[in-house]
This record gives sequence, structure tokens and C-alpha cells, in this order.
Amino acid sequence: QVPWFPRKLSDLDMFTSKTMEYGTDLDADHPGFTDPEYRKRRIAITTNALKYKHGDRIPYVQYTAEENATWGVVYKKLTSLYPSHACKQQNYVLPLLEQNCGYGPDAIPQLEDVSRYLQECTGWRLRPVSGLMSSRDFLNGLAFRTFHSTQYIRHGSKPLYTPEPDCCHELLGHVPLYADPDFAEFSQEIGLASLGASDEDIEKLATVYWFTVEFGVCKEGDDVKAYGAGLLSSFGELEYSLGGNDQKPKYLPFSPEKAATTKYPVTSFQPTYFVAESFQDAKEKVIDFAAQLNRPFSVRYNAYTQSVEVL
Ligand code: H2B
Ligand code: FE
Repeated sequence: QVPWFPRKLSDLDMFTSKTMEYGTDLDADHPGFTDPEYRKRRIAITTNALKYKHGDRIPYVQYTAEENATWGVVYKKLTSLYPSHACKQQNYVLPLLEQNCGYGPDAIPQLEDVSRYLQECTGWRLRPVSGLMSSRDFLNGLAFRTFHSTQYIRHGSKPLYTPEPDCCHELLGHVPLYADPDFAEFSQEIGLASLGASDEDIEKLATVYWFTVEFGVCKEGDDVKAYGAGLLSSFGELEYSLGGNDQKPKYLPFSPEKAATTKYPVTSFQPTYFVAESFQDAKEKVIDFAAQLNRPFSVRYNAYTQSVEVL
């Protein structure tokens, strides 16, 4: 029995109402939990995502001075580390985002502007989302070059901490690399492998996603640099991941088979990182890995129709 999966871009509308957990209610350890103003604000912003349909413009959010100030703290802190710690693609793209879609320390960029720019670069786009999605739904989106992005920001009391994705994590961690053609293809392959996959294989693909798109590092000449969004959006772990700390992490060469079955902590720095040779190499490895998964068909993305052909 093959699980339902989206066949065309507009099918992603099916996921809108299925978000979990933090969507509207906040967990007890969230810094915004006891702040009724923050909770109200979150509901106002996530309403955009809950009403969104494929083809709509993503509504602009009038961010408050406080929200923009929080963004500014995060932006300055992280971008100061990128020249030495982030992969070359991140450093190449960031100035383009500043010139083309409103990136800078003063205001939170608007998802609509960012999405339009990404579409010009690689055909990737953003869709607003109200909270955490299931691994299956989230990965399925990647098959259609669609990244589901939150639009709200972390609580202002702790600018360098968030227990969940927020727009700082999405816009600084994820978005820049979706403007890179090789990363764009690599990430889509994980998504294509997830369409109609068994629950077991979804778990494996989510773990590969974790060790690459979220916490991946890559070779750059004799150096290792960060490309995972969880690193690029965390000042502390970005330094630690490249060994700038007393406690040194372990590096393993990237292998989807190995990564897929590796356990990882979610609330502390990673003990192990997988080192990719390049995005192209990582893509080839994911394609080979996907071919060995337990699925009675294969899929091909048709970019002209933005739909998936089942083979
Ligand atoms: N949902 C949302 N809204 N954002 C994410 O980054 C995200 C998600 N990541 N659901 C997924 C799960 C990831 O942890 C993997 C694929 O399970
Ligand atoms: Fe993320």
C-alpha cells in the first residue's frame, strides 16, 4: 500500500491544515510561552500560512520594531562568522540577497520577495507554514522545489535561542543555499525519494536530511566549512562544528547509508558531522541511496509542468 503523495505543485495545499505542535500552541519551555502578546502575535502571523493557497502572493508582515531588532541582533552576529565558517556558496549568495530581496540588519526580509528571487535563481520557492509539519509532508515539498518556511520570529528575550524553526533559521540558515544550483538539485533528490516512501524509509530520509541540510559540513580545499542550516543559524554550534571549541566533534565522510541509521541528539550540539565532498557528489550519493529504498516505482520531476511522473 503506497501512501498518498502530491503529484503536482498545487497538491501541496493538502498539507496546510496538517501542521503539529508549536503551530498555534507553544510548549512550556518556549521563551514566549508566558508572554500573551507574543502568543497573540504568533496566531496573527500563522493565519497567513493557514489561508495560503498555491499561486497566492505570500502576504507581507508588518514586523514590529522589536521583531526587527531581534532579527538585527541575529543577523549581525551570524554574518560576522560566515566569512570564516560558512561554505563559499553561502558567502556568494548573501550579498545577492542583500541587493535583490531586502536582506540586511535593519528589517526582516519578506518571504514573498525572497521566494520570487529564489524562483529566478533555481526555481525553488517558499511556502508559508504555520508550524512543524510531519517529516513526510515536509520532505514531499522538497520534491517540488518548495521549502516550507515559518514567517514568525523567536521571542525577543532570547535572540540567540529558539527551540523551533523561525524566520531567522529559515532566512539565514536555509534560504541562501536554495539559490545555489547544485544544492538545489541535491535537496530536491531527498524530496523525490520521499514521495510514496514507506514510514521506515521516511525516517531514514529525515535522518539524511538532518545530517546534510540541517547539520552538514563540506570540504573546501583543505578546510571544512558549514552548509547545514542548523549550523548557519546558530552562533554557538557554528563555531563548535568547525572545531573552535575545547570539545571537538567527530567527522565522518558523508554516506547516506551510514547517516540514515545514525542516532543524533536534538537539544545539544551534534557529536558527529558528516563531511560532503561537494553538493554534486552528495546528490549522486543520495540518488544511489534512493534507488535502494523499498519502493515499487521511481519518479521523475517534470519541470515544465511542475509535476511528478511515476515510472
Ligand atoms: N516542519 C517545518 N515547518 N519546518 C521544518 O524545518 C521541518 C518540519 N523539518 N518538519 C522537518 C520536519 C525535519 O525535521 C525532518 C524532515 O523531519
Ligand atoms: Fe531547518
